[in-house]
Amino acid sequence: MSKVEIYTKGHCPYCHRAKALLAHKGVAFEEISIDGDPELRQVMIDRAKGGYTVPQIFINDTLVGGCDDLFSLESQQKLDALLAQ
Ligand SMILES: N[C@@H](CCC(=O)N[C@@H](CS)C(=O)NCC(=O)O)C(=O)O
Repeated sequence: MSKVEIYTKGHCPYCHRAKALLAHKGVAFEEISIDGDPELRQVMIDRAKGGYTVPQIFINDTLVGGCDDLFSLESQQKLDALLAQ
C-alpha cells in the first residue's frame, strides 16, 4: 500500500477537496497540518520544491503537487496506478 501524505491548513477548500477524493478512493493518508507552524510550513515548502500553497501531496515521498494536480492525475486515469505502488 502506498504512503500518502497531505500537508493542509484548516480552512482550505482545496485541502478538503483533495482529502475527499482520497477518502472516496478508500485511501489511507497522513494529514500534516501546518496551521500556526512556520517550521513545518518550511519543511513542506522544501519538500515541495518551493510550492507554498496547501495542499501539498506526496505519494511514496514523490511530490504530486496540489489539489488540481491530484485531480489532473485522476482525470488522466493515472492516480490509481500511483496509489497501488
Ligand atoms: N491550485 C492550487 C491552489 C491551492 C490554494 O490556493 N490554496 C490556498 C488555500 S485554500 C493557499 O495555500 N493559499 C496561500 C496560503 O494559505 O498561504 C491547488 O490546486 O492546490
